[in-house]
Amino acid sequence: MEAPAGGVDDMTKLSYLHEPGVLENLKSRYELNEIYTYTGNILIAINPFQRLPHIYDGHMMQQYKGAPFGELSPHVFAVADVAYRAMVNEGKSNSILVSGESGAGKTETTKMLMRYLAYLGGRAATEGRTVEQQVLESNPVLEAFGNAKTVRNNNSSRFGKFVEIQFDKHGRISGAAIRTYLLERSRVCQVNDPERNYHCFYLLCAAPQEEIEKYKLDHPKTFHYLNQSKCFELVGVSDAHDYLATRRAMDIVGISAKEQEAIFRVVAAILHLGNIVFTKGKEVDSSVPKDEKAKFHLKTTAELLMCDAVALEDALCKRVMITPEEVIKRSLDPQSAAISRDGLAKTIYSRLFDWLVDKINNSIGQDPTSKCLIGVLDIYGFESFKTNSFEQFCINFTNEKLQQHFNQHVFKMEQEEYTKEQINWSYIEFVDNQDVLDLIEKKPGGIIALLDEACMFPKSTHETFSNKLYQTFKSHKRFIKPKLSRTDFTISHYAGEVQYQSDQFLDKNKDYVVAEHQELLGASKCQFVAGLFPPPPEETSKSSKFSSIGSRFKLQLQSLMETLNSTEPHYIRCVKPNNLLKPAIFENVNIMQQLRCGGVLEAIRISCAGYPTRRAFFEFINRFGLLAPEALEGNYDEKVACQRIMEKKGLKGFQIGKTKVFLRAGQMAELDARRAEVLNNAAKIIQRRVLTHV
Ligand code: AOV
Ligand code: MG
Repeated sequence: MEAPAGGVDDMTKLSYLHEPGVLENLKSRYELNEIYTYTGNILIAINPFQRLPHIYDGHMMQQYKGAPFGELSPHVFAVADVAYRAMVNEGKSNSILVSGESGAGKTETTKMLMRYLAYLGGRAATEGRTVEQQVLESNPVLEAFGNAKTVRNNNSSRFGKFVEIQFDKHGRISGAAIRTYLLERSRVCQVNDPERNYHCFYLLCAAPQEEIEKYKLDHPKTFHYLNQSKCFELVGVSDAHDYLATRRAMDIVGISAKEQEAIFRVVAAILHLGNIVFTKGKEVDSSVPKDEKAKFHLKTTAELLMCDAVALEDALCKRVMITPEEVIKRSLDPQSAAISRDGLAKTIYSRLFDWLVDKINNSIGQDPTSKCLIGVLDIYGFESFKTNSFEQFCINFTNEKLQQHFNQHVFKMEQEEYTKEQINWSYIEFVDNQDVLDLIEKKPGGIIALLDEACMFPKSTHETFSNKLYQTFKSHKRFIKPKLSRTDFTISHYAGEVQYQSDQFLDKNKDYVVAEHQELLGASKCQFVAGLFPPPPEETSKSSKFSSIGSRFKLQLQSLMETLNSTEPHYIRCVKPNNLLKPAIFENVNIMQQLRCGGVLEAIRISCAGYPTRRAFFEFINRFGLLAPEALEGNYDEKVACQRIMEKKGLKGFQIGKTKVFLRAGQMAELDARRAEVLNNAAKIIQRRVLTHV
């Protein structure tokens, strides 16, 4: 049998459940611009790569508000609506997890979810800025500073984000908290062609003339941090327009004009900093700014950061060595000075980004009395480039974690529940990725632990680190030593193999700020800049623990998982239909691979074979007892009563467990409809009686 023309809106309705059938269904829907399809409770979203008319407008939001799930066409709004109703009715926190590879549409989907939640939980237009407006406008601000063009996505998120929207007891938005995860720092000073640096740099270069003059800016091609790639402009994007839009969004989230001036002054300073080129100085192994141009940029950087120019030069070109006898200043050679400069740029930028997140959180405000929240997770998607470094390692680690959460929820928990309730059930196999997670994060002995170890030994190099990995994971199923390399390593991720280059792993894992840089900017005459460099906490003797980016990130992820585990999750799986980022191209093999990796096919199988709704006996009887009052006469047995209610209504295929009734897909809706009928008739009878009395 053929699937109906135009496809079915829920894959669990497909008559034949095999890969070609699933793919064909998605394809015929995509051709009609039906980008959303359900798989039971999971929403699959295929990136349209074009603005589809009306699908996110106010009228649409109105329609989805309160509509029973599954009644209207599949949509992100429907998922948000379910989460919101569940939160309001059951007083339980919910979360919506959006996943998919880079460019699949996670960030766009997240923004639609947030818009819809703001619509549901917003107040009638009041004076001034509302919490929900601030929540929405935090997006363009964070995107300007945390997104960039990559080869996979013109607006790729280079940080992870978990937005917790808090609601009061009336279901109105009362606060929000934004948590961010590991911004890609290396991009600030190293950009591969044809990618771009963070958007904010280009926005600022397209600012009104007055600002260009004030910050002594020029075309992006004149700045080393931007001209390593030949891509300066994005098709369909006006940096000048986006600059003004970002400033307006900053107004709304509560960043003052003075703060905005300081923020962009710092952004400009980073551009000038990157242009300070060094050459050999008079002494051996020393360095000085190369020429008049370099001196100009040094002077400008110092002016913009409001610090002393000589001190800046010293902080870049010299290191203080403290020996038991004396304190000496050692010079750095030009190459080391350039590394020092780039380190400073990365530190300033990441502190600036953290400042923005803190500021937004403070200005939106938290509601300490809120008991329910809806969390929306938008993390960087799985990445595999030609060269993959520590950043890709962390990004893909995150995706493994999320994949496991999905597996656990959809498969493990489901099946454990069936086993616990002792209902007949044949176990469905799924690909467990616990072994990849062990490889990465196991303590002791995982890759992160070995990396930390390597970072603590002064003599380690990336060669010794790689060798240690090769020895330790010689026979690990998920670890491969590539034949043609002596320092690369490959991990067999749930979404495919990725070959990592280990050469910068040690450096990128070390979490420290050069003391000279700290001192220089902590003393800035600009309060804002000095505020980015608060004095470091006093080292508590020698016991102070070594801190690494990898370990810290691992802890952050752990805490995220704990938060997620305390919520009722909803999943949206974004799919990227082609690598050309163009509309109307549906690449079968590519899409199949994403569905396979994401566990979508198993999820379809489990939903079809399984029992998506379940109710404790007493709950079930409370709700549906009126469908078979005779079953509840006298001293009845709950289990038998449930069975009789179901049988009376002619329902088949359900199961009665030890404490719960397990319903097949659609049966709950059927029962609800019958119940509504009964209630309706009863109401009519009462009405008639009332009328005859009059
Ligand atoms: P991502 O968040 O999943 O990638 P985005 O949400 O940034 O991907 O989507 C990439 C691009 O696809 C967007 O810039 C839009 O041009 C387009 N797009 C996505 N969803 C839609 C939609 N519903 N309607 C119209 N266009 C859409 V990454 O952040 O790289 O993993 O780290
Ligand atoms: Mg994104």
